[in-house]
Amino acid sequence: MAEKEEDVLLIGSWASPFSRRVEMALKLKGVPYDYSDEDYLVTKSPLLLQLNPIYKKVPVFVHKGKVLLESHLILEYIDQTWTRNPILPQDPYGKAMARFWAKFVDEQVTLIGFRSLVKSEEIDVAIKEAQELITYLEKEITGKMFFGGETIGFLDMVVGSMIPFCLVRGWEGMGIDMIPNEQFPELNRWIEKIKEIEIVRECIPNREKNIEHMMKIVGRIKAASKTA
Ligand SMILES: N[C@@H](CCC(=O)N[C@@H](CS)C(=O)NCC(=O)O)C(=O)O
Repeated sequence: MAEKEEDVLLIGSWASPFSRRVEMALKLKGVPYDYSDEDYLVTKSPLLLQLNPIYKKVPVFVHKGKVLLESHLILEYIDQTWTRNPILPQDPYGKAMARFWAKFVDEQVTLIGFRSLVKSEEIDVAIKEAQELITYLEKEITGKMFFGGETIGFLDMVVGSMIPFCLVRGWEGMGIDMIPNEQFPELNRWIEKIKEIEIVRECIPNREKNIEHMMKIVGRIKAASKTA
């Protein structure tokens, strides 16, 4: 249970990269929190619907009665509220670029590399398009230990929760080797590196269960595209 003086509740889902990254930040900062898991593909709790009536999505973060939505904003709030172990760069340019790449991953890579790819009838073309985007991340991580520099930061949490521990599981389920070592050596090195970090390891969903979950999402995207 969270200590009363922190009074933090996270409503998340074991399979959601958006809530996993929030847990990574809370663990890195050593903030105790209560957690409520949503099986959002099946149902949504009255509390989730009450606290996020606009999007009806996880994560929902509640600190001392204040409700925050949207994982990037939640991460920034956590960073500014518990200032130990900073996760965002301190300089304005570094901070802006971390936000830029985080948006790129959550919006572009997810759209082109997953939603469009699942619907595509030309899978090889779709894979190539996704890999073109991932090449930007390969360049970004080259010469750095982590996206955040010497230590894990905001962008590592966003990319880490989304690519290796979410999209890769979906690609695996579809039989696609999207980020082969020969083509993306730096990204693969970084993936191995973050897997060694305890607060990341604690937040990695079970692989088999996650592949199964991602394949349910694949099924939903395909079904929706047929009725569209
Ligand atoms: N932009 C949001 C995305 C959150 C999101 O898409 N959450 C998914 C889980 S991975 C969800 O709750 N989906 C429920 C639904 O779509 O009905 C964030 O960064 O927090």
